[in-house]
Amino acid sequence: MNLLNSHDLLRFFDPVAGTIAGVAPTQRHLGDLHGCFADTATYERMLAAGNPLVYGVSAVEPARADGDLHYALAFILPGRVGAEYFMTKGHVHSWREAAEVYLGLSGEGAMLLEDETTRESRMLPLRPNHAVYVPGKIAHRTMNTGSVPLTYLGIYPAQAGHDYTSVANRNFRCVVIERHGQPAMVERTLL
Ligand code: M6P
Ligand code: ZN
Repeated sequence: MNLLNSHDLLRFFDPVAGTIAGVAPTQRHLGDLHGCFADTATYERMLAAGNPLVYGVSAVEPARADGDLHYALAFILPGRVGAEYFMTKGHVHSWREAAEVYLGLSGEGAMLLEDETTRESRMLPLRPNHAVYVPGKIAHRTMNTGSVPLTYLGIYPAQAGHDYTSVANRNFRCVVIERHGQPAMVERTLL
């Protein structure tokens, strides 16, 4: 393949919709987020009433050679399960050393970072003009804390991979809830 003729050299994205031309988003509905929300009673009630779309991810992952990068544009719709904002499943990279950069494009959100070993947690804002660096070995999850879709771009090593299982087994220690109209990070067990 002639590298300079690859169609992956240039892509066109919509920063407000959070989609990339020619890439079908992977859609995640509420039913795909089993175990993520601490308020399981409200989760089950909302699920029984319907299975709304929560977020979509358009990934550009053309190759897997050493040194390659992948990127994914995501949108998270506004909404809450009880006090907890709509969020992504969250993952840690299968290749634990892989870091990632998130760029906020539209809307208002937050990222929850958790050290796999110490379980230390941080909540950081994600919105336009904000770049969040996710170091290796750090589980990460994103939530929409606003009233319009949150969109953001994540850029990561091609070898990173997504490990959802260890996050699902252990869960994030904290959740992000709306408290007095503001996002707040609280211990899952205290909700
Ligand atoms: C970002 C990137 C993607 C990721 C997506 C949604 O765009 O980190 O790799 O897939 O967010 O997060 P999750 O995979 O946890 O659902
Ligand atoms: Zn990641």
